[in-house]
Amino acid sequence: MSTTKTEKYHPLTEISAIKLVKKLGLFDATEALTAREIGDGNLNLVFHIINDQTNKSIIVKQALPYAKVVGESWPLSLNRATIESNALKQFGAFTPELVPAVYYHDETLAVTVMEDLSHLTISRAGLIQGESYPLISQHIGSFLGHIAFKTSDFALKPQDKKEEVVKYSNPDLCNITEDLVFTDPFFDIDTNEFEKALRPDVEELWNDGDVKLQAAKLKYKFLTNAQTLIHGDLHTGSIFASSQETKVIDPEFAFYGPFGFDLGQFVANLFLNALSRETNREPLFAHITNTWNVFKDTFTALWHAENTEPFAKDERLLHEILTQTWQDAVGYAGCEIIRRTIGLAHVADLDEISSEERKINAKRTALKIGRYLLLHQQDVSPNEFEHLLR
Ligand code: SR1
Ligand code: MG
Repeated sequence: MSTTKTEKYHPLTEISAIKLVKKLGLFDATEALTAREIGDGNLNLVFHIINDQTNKSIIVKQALPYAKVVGESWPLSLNRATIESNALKQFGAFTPELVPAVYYHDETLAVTVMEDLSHLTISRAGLIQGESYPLISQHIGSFLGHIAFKTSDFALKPQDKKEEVVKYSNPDLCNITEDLVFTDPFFDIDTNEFEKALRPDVEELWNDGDVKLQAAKLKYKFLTNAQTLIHGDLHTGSIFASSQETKVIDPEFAFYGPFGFDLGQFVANLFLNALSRETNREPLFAHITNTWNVFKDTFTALWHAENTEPFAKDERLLHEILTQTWQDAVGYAGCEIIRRTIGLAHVADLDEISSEERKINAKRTALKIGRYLLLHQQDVSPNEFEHLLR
């Protein structure tokens, strides 16, 4: 992959995106290409470029200098594109089969050119259609176990790890999470969005000092616990899947944070999908348990094979780290479930439930369970998620 700096930032158009991929030699100058802007996320432009004759295709992703979901009044650093491209490369070094290949990055244009994964489906969309992706938890557990161990102080020299912490310093995007995940949903703040019928439930949450204390403690860990390189936004919309493949995309929120954060977000989004279903919930609960089991086994195997920390010979250290990681993940799952129900960026799993009554009931249950998870981080084992819905 090559990285360059061009003259000046400007948003690409479908025409200039085609010019760029030709200039990079990714397509011949004479090829007839079609480009379509397909970005449906909250922050970026995404161009799908294809030669309809050969079917060869590519993705050009460009960060905008503001949050697309809100508009130019919410400026955002373009450096997130470089963080995303570096994180994809880093993840690709450990689990190449689980991320898209990156072909090119331009820091000034905030552009990354990468593998087109459109033969796969965004897993949130597939799960909403009733898919269950039999390998997704095996793959995500392995992805998270590898990244967590290999970018931590247990694998890197402390000096090298500190350089990585600086490289992945991502204040603007972390601030979005600090506000939208940990703070705003717990206070009466304008960015929150919820149905009128939920107001009594939401006010009960806002008045619950014990729940708010747990959210505050988890936020503080997120702010201060630089344990490992995390994806930072690992919901099911950041994962492409099929029955055989899984690919993690969009790590623009990546930074050095707590071991349990990505796990908690992934588990929460599986749970929200289960909550939205009337039948066939079992595969989602099995995925929650399996994600943790695969994470734990992967992390443990790497701990025994590659640990550079002399104290690591004491198995109790490993046990404590794993226990704390799961408990934090339960708390982070609680925050994620609450923010996706009443905060700024909702999930289609709940919002698209067609019956109004069922939607409100599901959201009410989400709030109740989110609060329960925050208050019982020490008591909820992976296979207990299933029982929370009974
Ligand atoms: C303003 S960005 C809102 C949300 O979209 C992203 O995917 C993150 O989840 C963020 O919290
Ligand atoms: Mg995203």
